[in-house]
Amino acid sequence: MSGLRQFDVIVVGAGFAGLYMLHKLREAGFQAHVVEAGSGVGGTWYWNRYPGARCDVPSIEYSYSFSSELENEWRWSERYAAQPEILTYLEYVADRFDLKKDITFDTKVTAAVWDDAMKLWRVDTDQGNGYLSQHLILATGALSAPKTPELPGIENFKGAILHTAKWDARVDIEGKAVALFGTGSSGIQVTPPLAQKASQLTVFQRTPNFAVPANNRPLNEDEWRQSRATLPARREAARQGFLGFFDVPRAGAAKDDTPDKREQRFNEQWNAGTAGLLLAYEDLLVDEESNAHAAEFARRKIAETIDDPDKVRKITPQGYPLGSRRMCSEIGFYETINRTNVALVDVREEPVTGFSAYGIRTTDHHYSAEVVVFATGFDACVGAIKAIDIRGLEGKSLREEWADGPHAYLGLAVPAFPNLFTITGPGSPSVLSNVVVSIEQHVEWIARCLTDMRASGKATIEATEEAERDWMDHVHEIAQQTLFPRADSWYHGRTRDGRKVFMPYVGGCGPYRATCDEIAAADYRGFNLG
Ligand code: NA7
Repeated sequence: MSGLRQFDVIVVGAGFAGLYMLHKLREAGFQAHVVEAGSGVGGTWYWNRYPGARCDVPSIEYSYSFSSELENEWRWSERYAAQPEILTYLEYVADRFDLKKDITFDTKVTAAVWDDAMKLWRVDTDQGNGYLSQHLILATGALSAPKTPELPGIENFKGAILHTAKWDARVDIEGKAVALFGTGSSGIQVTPPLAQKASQLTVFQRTPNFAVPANNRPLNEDEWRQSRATLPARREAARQGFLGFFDVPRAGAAKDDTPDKREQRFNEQWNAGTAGLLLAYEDLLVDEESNAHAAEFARRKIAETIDDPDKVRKITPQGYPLGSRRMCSEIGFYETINRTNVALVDVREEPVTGFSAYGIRTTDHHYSAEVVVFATGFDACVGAIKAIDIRGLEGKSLREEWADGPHAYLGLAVPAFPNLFTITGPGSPSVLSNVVVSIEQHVEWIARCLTDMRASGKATIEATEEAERDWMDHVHEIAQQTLFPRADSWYHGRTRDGRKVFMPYVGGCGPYRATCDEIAAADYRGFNLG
């Protein structure tokens, strides 16, 4: 195996997770190296450069907490930073901690094979260079493998095709007829800037989502100073809280409040941003009746912004509980849908039947389009991991292992795949939380684990099947106690025969953290160390 560079740890991905993992491992004295497909750091924030892209958790919360020096040096300009500012922040972090010298860019990891004789991972890349390493950490992101639907006759289309997650800013939209597919978080963010430039925008919607006003604004000095003063306590509250946010749900049941009080409470929370409405009462994600009150409130708010009754009918979410699909954050989305140069097509009512050279045919109409934009999301939670051909003990394939839905002990490790860790993997709070909080927790847990292993002279760690089974049973059981299973959403994976498998852990960030810490303290219960 000459020619392969050898490290203690290879980390895949240089986004929020990979950067902090590298920093933490170096601090602990490990020889670590990061392999990144992009030409720069940033992960999701490197690739998702579509106009309107910004975080939907307030920036003060959606940022690292591990270094108070970093916190003091960085000043966010807006409540919800836009993609360029977040990317600049991650660039700053990479430079400040001198991380780039240990990152190989423009290189995609294609395969990783566990060599059980050598107790090492062999990692292959699309550039022909490979690595040997004792540990392999996948910091590949839960929303990083873009999906494009297979639409009939798309090969006939002669215009430009874009995906929000692989944006090409060279494509000129000014004055063009644009078609947008998808109304998830990305579609909702990209709609207003597209409509401002395009002569005509046609939005092809499959499932309407609940979107709440971001209420974005510049962060003024007072607000900034105030937030700094309370930062350490609020950071701690986020770590111990349910969703990893500074704010926590209000105690009590929505259904038990009087209609007036409920209306007042919903109104207060409506303006608080993405998760705000969900935090109005603590039972909204578990009680159908309480949830129905919140959903009805949100539907009324949506209807207030749009004049055309047909658009209101199409865009109003029905048939699933509020919050059981990812809540979206909007800045002028509904107002934009209201514009006369914006058409809304419900592809369930009016399916796409084909493409012409410059247009899209549905069962009812032909819509002109010179540019098609796909905001059609990601192979969530597992896509980027399954894109790598990962082979564990006895050549077991992780892709095959996960063909009936992903499983992992604590969302961190999979039996038969020794010394492999997934940051914010399936079975951890990941996409149901402020992901930066979840990333920091996983990174710190993994760093502690490798440090403990080194101290006790252990070379390998592998999750046991029993521990993984018990954990996944718990993940699924607790999800059943909520309203999440009532919706079709990307929170679910699918088995080969089409059954839904809920992927994230809904038990809350704080309890999850306590469980992980307790397992580590109990000599890594549920893991075999060798
Ligand atoms: P999402 O939330 O997965 O949204 C993808 C959207 O694309 C969603 O509305 C889909 O409808 C829609 N879609 C998919 N295929 C089609 C077709 N064939 N026709 C019309 N519409 C289609 O991805 P996003 O990028 O918006 O957001 C993902 C996360 O990234 C988000 O939470 C942020 O945190 C960042 P569906 O709902 O499947 O019916």
